[in-house]
Amino acid sequence: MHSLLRFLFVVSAILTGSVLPASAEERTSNLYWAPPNNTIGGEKIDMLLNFIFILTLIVFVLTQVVYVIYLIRYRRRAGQKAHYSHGNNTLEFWWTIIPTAIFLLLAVWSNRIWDELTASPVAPDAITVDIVGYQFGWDIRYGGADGKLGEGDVTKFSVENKFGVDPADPAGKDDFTSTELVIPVGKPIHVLLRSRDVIHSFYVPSFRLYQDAVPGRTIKWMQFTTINTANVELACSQLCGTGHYNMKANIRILPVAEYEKWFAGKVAAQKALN
Ligand SMILES: [Cu+2]
Repeated sequence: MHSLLRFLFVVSAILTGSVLPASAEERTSNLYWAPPNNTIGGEKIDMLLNFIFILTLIVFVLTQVVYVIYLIRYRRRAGQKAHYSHGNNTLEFWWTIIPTAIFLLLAVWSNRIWDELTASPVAPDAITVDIVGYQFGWDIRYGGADGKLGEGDVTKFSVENKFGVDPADPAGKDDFTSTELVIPVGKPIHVLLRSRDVIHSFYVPSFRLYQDAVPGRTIKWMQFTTINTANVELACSQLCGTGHYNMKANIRILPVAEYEKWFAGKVAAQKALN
């Protein structure tokens, strides 16, 4: 009885909206309360999510309605004998074929989006940023004055060499590092994603982007273009140890001019160091 009451309480709280985060940003952008989308490709992912959400809703309502009708119509009554069913091949054929077709459609559709968003060649004007996850934080590296990153190699990671940069590569001399990801709005950003120790995950809900960082590998297919300026958080989304809950970095999406100012300041500071 107690658990039933609690269940009813939670359901009514969800329906009346009283359990939605009060301090967080109001989430009204779509059906499932995700934060507003902030990348060009994210719109396609939202379409897919909405389709799945509505489809699931329809199937849920239909099955529950049939369930309740049968509960009432075929309840136990005096003088009524139970009917023993041996199955129905026609029905079984269709309720196998239709879900299979729907799942295949979803598989092809989502694969196409994945291909479109990732495998496409890196945009020529993209800013490439090197992001390395570790227990428990993110190291971020930019190409510096020449805009080119020194070649990073996962086999060269060490305490002194956080990005595994090849010291012989001249392109790496002017690279600068950052503890926050600062990017210009509306410009394609290409991420090289790596991990120094265990599996981490780059997850930004408003970018509709989720990618594991796997030790020993350089993930080269992550590319996104933001729509609005914003301050968001990059949080690790793969349980990676005791400090996992605190593994985060700020992401600042700035107007292009402001980004260029920040970038120039970083370049100058790096030049003073060299
Ligand atoms: Cu992590």
